[in-house]
Amino acid sequence: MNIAAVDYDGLIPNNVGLGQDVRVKRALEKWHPGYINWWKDMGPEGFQESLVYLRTAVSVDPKGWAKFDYVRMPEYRWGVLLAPQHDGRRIPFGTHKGEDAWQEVPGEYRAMLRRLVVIQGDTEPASVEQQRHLGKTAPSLYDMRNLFQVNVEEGRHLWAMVYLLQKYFGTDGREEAEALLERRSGDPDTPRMLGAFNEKTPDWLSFFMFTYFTDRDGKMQLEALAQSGFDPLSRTCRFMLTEEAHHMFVGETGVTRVIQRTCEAMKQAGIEDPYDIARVRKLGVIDLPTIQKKANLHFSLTLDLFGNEISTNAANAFHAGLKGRFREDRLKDDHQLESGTYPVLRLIDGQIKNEDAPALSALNMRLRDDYVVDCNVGVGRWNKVIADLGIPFEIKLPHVAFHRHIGEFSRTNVDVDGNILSPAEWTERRTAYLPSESDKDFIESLMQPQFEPAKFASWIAPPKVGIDNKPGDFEYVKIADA
Ligand code: BYC
Repeated sequence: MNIAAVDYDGLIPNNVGLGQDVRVKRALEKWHPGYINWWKDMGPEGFQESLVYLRTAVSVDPKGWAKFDYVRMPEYRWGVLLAPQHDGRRIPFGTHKGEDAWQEVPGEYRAMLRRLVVIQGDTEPASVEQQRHLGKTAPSLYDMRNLFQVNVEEGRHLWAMVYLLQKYFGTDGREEAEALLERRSGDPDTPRMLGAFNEKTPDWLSFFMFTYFTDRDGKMQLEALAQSGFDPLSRTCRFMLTEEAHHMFVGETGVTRVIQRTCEAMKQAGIEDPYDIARVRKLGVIDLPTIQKKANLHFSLTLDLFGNEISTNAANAFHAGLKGRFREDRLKDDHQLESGTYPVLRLIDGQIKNEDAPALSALNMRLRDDYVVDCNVGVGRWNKVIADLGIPFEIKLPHVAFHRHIGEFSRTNVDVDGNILSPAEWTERRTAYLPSESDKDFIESLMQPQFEPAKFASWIAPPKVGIDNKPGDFEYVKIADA
């Protein structure tokens, strides 16, 4: 079988030989109608009949894996795609390091592995649910198309995890696959599993921040799972990472374009003080301090997704060879970590201090540290746009202890610089750090749809280049066909 080519003949495009795997094919075909019902109920609201210029994976060859065409979203070909198998691959870390990678689920780790797959799977439909109302207020057809691209690919990532569940986890896997369609983001009775995926994505600035910060957690977690000794999971995540890159591009360039428009409008109006918020807002753009507050919110919510700083779950998953570190294959150590230590930021006697912890227990912390480094790269690019336009302002990531709900700092109040606050101080200053109701109302007031090709809402600059090199007036979504 040529793994790079995708079989498009059946209901479910795939490069895993589904045609010859009758049991799994039937199971997935049975799951399919429930998925389509979920997509129609919980996927993008409206626009389901519109023609959207989407990319679809047609190969897993990194040099040319996607084709672009107009598609109605419910007819998108969601498929099961794994990156090519590496002959002779060995388990790269943990107590089984050096043994042949598993092609079947190792019995002793079945429950742990299933939990990792289910948590990963749960985030994918959750994000689609969070973003389902945004189409109506898209600032351009270009942005609307990017939203829908992200949505259909998150849907595909759900398929990726459901394939693993159906193929490798028998009856339990089938039940988990059903449950993935039953939980709902933000539902008080059946919420999604992780906190940040139950928050609202109420406006487009939130969407860009989410795809910048939260999809980047996706990248880190997928990188860690791509190292897995369970080879089908590794191969699945490797291909998902190819798609994930575009999601973070949408986030990074989205925020860049918002910042650029604000700074350009300020310059044009002769406003030099970025804190002259009322005047800036009158220009129909989002002031930089409010953009900073949104970054504070989404960064801190996303840090919670790394779990507790000290985690036995993380230690067990590494020891077992199931979940590695960020780019484990590029690290130079024994890949077993039985004796090393890692500095963990903790709350000790009312102060935030580093304390060495066993490296195995500190793996969530370490992944989070790698994440913060990765986040800062794009923030640097945002600041360059601001500096180039001559505005005295810098976006800064808040301290990692700020506004936390999981882990070491969840029971204390900390400001963006890492100073501990009393509950009263926190209540008083909260809206200096996080969007207030009036900030939210202002942003909402700007969320007016702009559905004419080549036009953009007042608060966002056009992109530098089109998707698939299309010209500026390209009709990325044909709404009229709805
Ligand atoms: N919310 O030992 P701990 C993405 C629970 S994003 C609620 O520290 P662990 C995407 C935890 O479950 C990437 N509960 O946990 C992005 C545990 O409960 P149990 C998604 C939480 O396992 C954008 C208990 O607290 N993928 O792909 O070390 C759009 C003890 O915690 C939370 C993954 O996350 C929370 N935030 O770390 C679309 C990878 N945090 O079991 C998609 C798979 C912790 O004791 N998941 N808890 O009842 C994992 O690797 C880990 O499970 C976690 C948590 C990193 C999530």
